[in-house]
Amino acid sequence: MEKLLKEIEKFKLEIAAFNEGDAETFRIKYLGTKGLVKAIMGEMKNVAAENKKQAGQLLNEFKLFTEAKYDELKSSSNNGKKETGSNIDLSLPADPLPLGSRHPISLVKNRIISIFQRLGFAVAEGPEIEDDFHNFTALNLPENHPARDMQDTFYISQNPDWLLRTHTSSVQVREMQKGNLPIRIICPGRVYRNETISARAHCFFHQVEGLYIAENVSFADLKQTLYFFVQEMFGKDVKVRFRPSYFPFTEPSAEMDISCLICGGEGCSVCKKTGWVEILGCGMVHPNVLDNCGIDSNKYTGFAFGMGIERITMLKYQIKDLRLFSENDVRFLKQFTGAV
Ligand code: 2U9
Repeated sequence: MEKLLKEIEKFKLEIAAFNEGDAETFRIKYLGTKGLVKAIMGEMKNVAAENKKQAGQLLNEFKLFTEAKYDELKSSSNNGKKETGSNIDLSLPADPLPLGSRHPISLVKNRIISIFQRLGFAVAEGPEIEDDFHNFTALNLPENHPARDMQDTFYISQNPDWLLRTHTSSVQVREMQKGNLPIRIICPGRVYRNETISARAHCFFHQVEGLYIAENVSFADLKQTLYFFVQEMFGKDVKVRFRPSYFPFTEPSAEMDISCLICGGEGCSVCKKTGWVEILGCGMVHPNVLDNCGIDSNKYTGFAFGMGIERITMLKYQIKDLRLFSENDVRFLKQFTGAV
């Protein structure tokens, strides 16, 4: 009887501390047909007759103790069939999802936007499908004007008046028509031209155009605004120059060059040995454009500018082929991680 008592105490401790496996392992070891509880029950035959009653109670209690431990293991490890909750540990950190990166055109676009926002320019957007008036006529390109040939246009077959905008100037026209002056906006967006795709041309690309209309806006304001932009975008050491040019919507018109970022002005293949690279076109808004959009050209003046984002991006990152921007090759795209 004494031996039995000792053994039961020892096994109770062992069972309470059980951590060698799941509930099933426990069941086989202690409660199975060849398990410990059965074996110890067999000891009954060695107990003296006068102790049998007490030993029976002891063994029964031991059996209940072991079964309780089994139930506990079953519910905590969910081995039991009646448990329906899952095994998932919700406190574990999640597997990291592979993250993409911003497209270089978006990075450069956002950088351009933030530079002009610091000068008080607001962002304006408009439709990519435009009508002839907003894309051409309002911008001083009346029907049959030869300047319309400068831009090969995609027309919408259902309606000859509809087209894919060839520049974001149509957005500026819409803002001018609203008549809330002064206007100080930049218009980023995708534009379309019927060009044969090559390393230097594509049938769509992205622009940022700017427009500032108020009383007494001068060409000096235009120059200083664009000079600030270049310094912020390309650094303080970059030189700029303006060359006279022609656009139907601006008069006078100019193109702006910056000193070559690759050779610093010495002359290389990027600047075609000139030391300068063109980055944008600009000018004073043509009085006809103001009038076409319902703004009094005797009272107000304004400047406008336009640049291709692809062109700026190619210069900034020394990208030689425009097609890389639209092929979505991750080997190209994953190289552009942080901000510009
Ligand atoms: C309004 C009036 C005038 C926007 C301007 C340019 C000059 C220009 C080109 C740069 C490269 C287009 O992307 S590009 O091919 N743009 O040279 N754009 S002035 O003039 C405007 C715009 C809107 C109402």
